[in-house]
Amino acid sequence: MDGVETILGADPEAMVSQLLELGRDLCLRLFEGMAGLRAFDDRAVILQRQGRIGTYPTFYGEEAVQTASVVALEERDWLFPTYRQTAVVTLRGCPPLVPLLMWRGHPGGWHDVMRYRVAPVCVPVATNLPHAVGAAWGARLRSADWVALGYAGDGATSAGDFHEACNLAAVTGSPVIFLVNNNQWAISTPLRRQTRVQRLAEKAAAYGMPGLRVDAFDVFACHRVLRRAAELARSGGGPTLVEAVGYRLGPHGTADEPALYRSPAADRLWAPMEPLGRAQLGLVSAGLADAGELAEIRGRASARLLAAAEELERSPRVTLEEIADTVHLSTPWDLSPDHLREPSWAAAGE
Ligand SMILES: Cc1ncc(C[n+]2csc(CCOP(=O)(O)OP(=O)(O)O)c2C)c(N)n1
Ligand SMILES: [Mg+2]
Repeated sequence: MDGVETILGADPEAMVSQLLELGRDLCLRLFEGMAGLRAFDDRAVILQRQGRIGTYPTFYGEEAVQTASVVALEERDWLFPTYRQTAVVTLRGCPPLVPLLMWRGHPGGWHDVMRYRVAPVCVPVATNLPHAVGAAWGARLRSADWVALGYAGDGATSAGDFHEACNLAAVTGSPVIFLVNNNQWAISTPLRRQTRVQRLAEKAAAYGMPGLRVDAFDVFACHRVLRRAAELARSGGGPTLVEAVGYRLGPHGTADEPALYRSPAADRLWAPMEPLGRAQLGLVSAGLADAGELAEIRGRASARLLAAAEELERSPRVTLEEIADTVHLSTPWDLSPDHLREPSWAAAGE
């Protein structure tokens, strides 16, 4: 792909030498992170299908981008997730039960924001980006040594909040990374109907900041590029827009059926780019790991998620009172438990 940084997509000799340069410890850490996220995603989809959690936006295929975003940054750096990165907090040490509870609509699903330095999830598209800039600008004003990273999708780059965030970050020189995961789809809207700029990194020029492109299915390249952006931000160089170029390998979420609006043939073409299999191939070819130990890493991650699912099963069900109490200061009449238990349509005998 044009101008897209890759390690796993390089010729074999270049790939092996670049992986050796990264070293076994870092490579395995990245693989382990991806295994943890994949296990979360697989389990969450099962739980949703069983009716144990509500609607769920799967991130199958996005594990490389998400893992690299955590590993390339320091623990003191702040992350600003959307609905698709609800499990990145587990890579900062939060038990997977917590985001699973969130998807059940349970107040226990609020992770400790200050402890993990992961902001609350923003569902309205692009609204997390001004938050990330505000935090980063604050860091700059206080001469604090941390950077912020805000996640976005290709669709989010059309939202007003995206433009305002990019502009403010650039003019204030804020230490922030805009990580745009270009999976080429915003629910059923393809990239070509989203924008006339097909290389989203080019949008960075309009704000006066660097724009980098990287292979979204290559955890090693993502790590290298994000590390570069973080170093620039930390050393006073201001914001960077990183476009991770990929494809949404799964549906938008558990309530979506992509076959209704996109070609299954295109899906089949992209399927081999699945980032864990690709990383495994690279690591084994470079002699940095053998298939057995990578399978063990994945097995441990699955077992951890199975245990989390069992814990979820034992967790008390959320009550109507808890739902209303944690959203509103005082409960509106139409959310009062009495009203919800005895809806007017039932009383009217409809
Ligand atoms: C302000 C706003 N408008 C509409 C929606 C409904 N919505 C949820 S996800 C989504 C598509 C976002 O696509 P993209 O930014 O490419 O991210 P992706 O879902 O592909 O990760 C839309 C329109 C929303 N959540 N917020
Ligand atoms: Mg998208």
